Amino acid sequence: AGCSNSGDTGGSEGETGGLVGTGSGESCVIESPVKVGAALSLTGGAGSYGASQQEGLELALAELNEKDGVVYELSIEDDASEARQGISVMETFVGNGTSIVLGPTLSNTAVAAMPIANEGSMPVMGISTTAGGITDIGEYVFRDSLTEAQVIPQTIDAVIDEYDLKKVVVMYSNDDAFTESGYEVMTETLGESDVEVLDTITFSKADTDFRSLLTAAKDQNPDAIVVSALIEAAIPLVTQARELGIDQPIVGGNGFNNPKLMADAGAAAEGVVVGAAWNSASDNPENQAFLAAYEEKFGAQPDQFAAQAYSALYLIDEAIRTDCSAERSDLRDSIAQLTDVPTPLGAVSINADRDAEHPAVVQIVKDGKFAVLR
Ligand code: 1QQ
Repeated sequence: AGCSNSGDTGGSEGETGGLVGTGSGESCVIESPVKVGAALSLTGGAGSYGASQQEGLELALAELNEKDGVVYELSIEDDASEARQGISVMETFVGNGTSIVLGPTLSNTAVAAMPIANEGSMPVMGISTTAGGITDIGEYVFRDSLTEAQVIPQTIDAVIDEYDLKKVVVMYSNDDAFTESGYEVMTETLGESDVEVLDTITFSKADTDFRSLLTAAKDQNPDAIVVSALIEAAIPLVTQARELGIDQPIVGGNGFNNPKLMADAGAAAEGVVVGAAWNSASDNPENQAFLAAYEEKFGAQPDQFAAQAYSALYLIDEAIRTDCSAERSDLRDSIAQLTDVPTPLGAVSINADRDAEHPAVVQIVKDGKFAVLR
């Protein structure tokens, strides 16, 4: 598609709703406001992730609307951490001319709701979904969140090196798309590294009392406990592990990338190792600007989920300006070609699977904060 309202480049305003503009890049001008939707878990078990995502989006929105040529209208809807609500939110966005939707927050909701977007030929971009297979849903499905498969192997390799890991116990909730996917990557990586899995212990994402499971884990005398869990389970699990005298490293997946872990588990969180898609300490200029602007606007430090949300809106702006079109199929094509876009996450590219490529980092909780382990 082209960058003009006339001729063969995308049709008249009537056909495009004014979403095909003129010019390109910084000089792109699109007449109509561009509707961006977000399906976020603002309530329910994943509400703490959604709160960060909302702030990241609001900051990016304010900054991008300062630029000339394209005006964004952001509509954030609560998916309530539930698949059914996610489907309903997605149906609304497909029906109301939204150019692209960010979210849903959880992979478990995304696998149910993203097919609605794909069937409606509306681009959708995961900003925190890390389960395998999400972008296989179809051509309109993207994400800027690294997958468990992109982050866990180097995390486990780092722990093997740092702690001379020989044998572990694996624990995971077996009723969630993300925690199950993370578990698969964890066991695969441990197997490839010849680390013995002494025991695999399952639980439900709604569980809060892990004492008997942790006692069983402790009895195996592991060198570490490797956990795939969402934050609501991770907090009591880590807290109770330390209460029971488990001093070994606890290694978590993306669900642990949440400052609520340190806020609620306190000293018990010290030494927890987590693979992450964002290095808060990165000195790249986009990250430094993001940290300062976030602190200024919210009086707090951002987390990975805020950084991924913020970056997603910048990726979308870059894609829209490439072809100067926010028309759904044009935007889909432009996102598919994004390469080395500078963001707080580093230089982000979208690969042939419509997943994101950018650096990952291994973190350890130290003095109540995530610090870089490697
Ligand atoms: C997923 C996740 C969660 C931890 C996101 C908030 O990674 O559901 O895919």
